[in-house]
Amino acid sequence: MPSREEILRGLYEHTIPGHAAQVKELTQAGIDMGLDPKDMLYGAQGMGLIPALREVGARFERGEYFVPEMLIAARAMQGAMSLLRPLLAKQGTKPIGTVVMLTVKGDMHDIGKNLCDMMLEGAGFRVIDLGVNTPPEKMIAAVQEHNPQIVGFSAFLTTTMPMFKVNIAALEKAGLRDKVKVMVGGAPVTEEYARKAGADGYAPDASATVRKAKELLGIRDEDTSGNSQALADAVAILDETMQKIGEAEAAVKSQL
Ligand code: B12
Repeated sequence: MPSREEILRGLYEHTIPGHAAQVKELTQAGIDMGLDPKDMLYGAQGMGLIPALREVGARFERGEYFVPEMLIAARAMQGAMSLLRPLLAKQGTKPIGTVVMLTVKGDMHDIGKNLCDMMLEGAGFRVIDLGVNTPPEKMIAAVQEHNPQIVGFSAFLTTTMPMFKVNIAALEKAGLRDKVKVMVGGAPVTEEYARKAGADGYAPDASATVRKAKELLGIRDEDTSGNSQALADAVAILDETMQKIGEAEAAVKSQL
């Protein structure tokens, strides 16, 4: 069994080159030996998941890392987050609301949605995630089963954005439109498009998603300390990394 220090150092050293399997194994070993999930995230003496992803970001800025390396490292961290997230959320307070999240039918992109999930959970929401390529019927069944206050639709393709309207129409047809607030988002989505599609709210990123969700439900910004803060920080850094990837890709495309 590795020591606490070995686990934290291992998380740092394996996240930087994106060794997803080792990062997940070490995270599980840390959980099994009772390490505080927050320590694995924040680390100590500069070791751990967040310090590793910061180092990856720094290498990218110095021109030592490129998009693929950054993406691989972010994926390794996401694997660790999938194990830590439930533990961090469980230690939090009772849910301030329920959100059903999904990527619309025809669309397989979920990185942005997953970041929103994590951030919402970190802020105290219960999140029911229906995954990608979700047909409206599945969304309706989930709304009937879980009674969420908010339903969030994510789309990353211009061709799947019209599914927002289709889902909203399905809610209307099922007599559920007045029972939920609809939020939409995804890289190509704009505030104006969201309004035209009939949504109640739009957010350009995960932090704004939490602010908008609270605003829609009339929840005042409460203290986000402890685990919520740890999750928020982890999500913010993943978010930042993914945005750098997007910008780098756009820059490459514009030179072609
Ligand atoms: C990763 C990626 C993929 C991965 C997806 C992996 C996954 N599990 O998600 C894979 C390889 C599978 C993929 C496939 C395809 N992709 Co793709 N993909 C991307 C890429 C590089 C990054 C997207 C991403 O994850 N960004 C990171 C996140 C963090 O983005 P973000 O916008 O900042 O997310 C925030 C907000 O959008 C918001 N948000 C997100 N969802 C929600 C929901 C709600 C309710 C709210 C409030 C907010 C919110 O919060 C997020 C977190 O802060 C983009 C390029 C780019 N630069 O965007 C192309 C891109 C989106 N893909 C594109 C295309 C064309 C495709 C394919 C059709 C390619 C092909 N020919 O096969 C397929 C489509 C498959 C399908 N049916 O969906 C195009 C879309 C073009 C268009 N105008 O429609 C893009 C823009 C690339 C390009 N420049 O051409 N893709």
